[in-house]
Amino acid sequence: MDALEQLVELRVRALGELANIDDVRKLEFWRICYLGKKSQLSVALRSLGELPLDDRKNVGAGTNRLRVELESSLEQKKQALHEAKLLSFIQNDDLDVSLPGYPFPVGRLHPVTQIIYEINDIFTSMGFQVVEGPEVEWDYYNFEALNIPKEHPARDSMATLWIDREKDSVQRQMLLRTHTSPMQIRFMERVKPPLRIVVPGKVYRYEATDATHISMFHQIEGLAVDRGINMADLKGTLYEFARRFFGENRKVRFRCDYFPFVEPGVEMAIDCAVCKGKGCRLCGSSGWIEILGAGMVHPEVLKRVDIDPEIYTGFAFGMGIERIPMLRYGISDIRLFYGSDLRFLRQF
Ligand code: FA5
Repeated sequence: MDALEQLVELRVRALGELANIDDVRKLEFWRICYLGKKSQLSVALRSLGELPLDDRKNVGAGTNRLRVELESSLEQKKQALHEAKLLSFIQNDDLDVSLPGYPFPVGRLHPVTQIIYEINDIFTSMGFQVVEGPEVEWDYYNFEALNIPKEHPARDSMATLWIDREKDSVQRQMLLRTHTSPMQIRFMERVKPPLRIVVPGKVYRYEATDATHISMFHQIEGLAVDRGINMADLKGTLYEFARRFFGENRKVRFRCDYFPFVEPGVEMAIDCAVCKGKGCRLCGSSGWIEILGAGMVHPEVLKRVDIDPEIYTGFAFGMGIERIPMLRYGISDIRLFYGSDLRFLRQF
């Protein structure tokens, strides 16, 4: 039998067997047998080179035609078996096509992430750039470079978790950052003014938890340094943020505050959304909730990163992010954000 006759014989055998197949498992055996790598057809295609030149063209074309025919017959059979199965389901009442489909659960961003994106949008529209920094930080960036040397009382309000306190030099001790302010130093070491950045991220404090305090929370740092920046720029920027985020009618309060890395320093508070300023558990009966600390960048901080405070001035602020949606939506306990209760999270 020459090669062409063998192909004819193979075709009759393959199509004959295919016609009798009635389930998908047998169909897969058939595919391996007639179209798989070790099938007669594949072997024939691979050994075309051994044929005399005259035969090679005819046999090659015939083999390829047969492969295409077998592949398309396989697809038709698959379709036919699928339809037959569906039909039998329907006829036996096993399938009710009028039933609704299974619900497909769709995830969403955590409310804190949504708020971070929204705050970023407001500040980027005012010309700020968004940057991020490390959560495990050197003592130098978290404290020292921000005018908080060892034994400074300001360290007491920021007790943290130390990674390796035993290190000989203070500068080489590592900790979980207590605020996003270290990025002020890191950024100004690399980039000189004019600059405007916001830095969102996680921060950690070793402190007792209550309705407005938690040991892992988020902050967003703001920093603007340029010639002639003054306190009016700071207040204008933060008023504009408050107006756009909370609406025209919410009250904003600035009061003097102390942070070693700014001079002068302020804190900004918003009237409590839960009690509308009357006083409740959330605001500690004061009617106000403090959302950020801010001030004019201290000249010593600028000098430390080789920026001349006689030429440049700047403002900085650090906002607690969780308290922002609490104020906007009247959420009475910060712990709800991290309780993983879907009934709470699905509302956002
Ligand atoms: C700071 O962390 C300063 N780095 C802020 C700053 C930046 C001042 C730049 C000046 C210039 P403070 O410790 O007050 O400051 O924290 C800032 C905000 O974080 C607070 O106003 C509050 O909204 C939030 N916050 C502080 N502690 C907690 C806590 N335990 N849980 C939730 N939010 C907190």
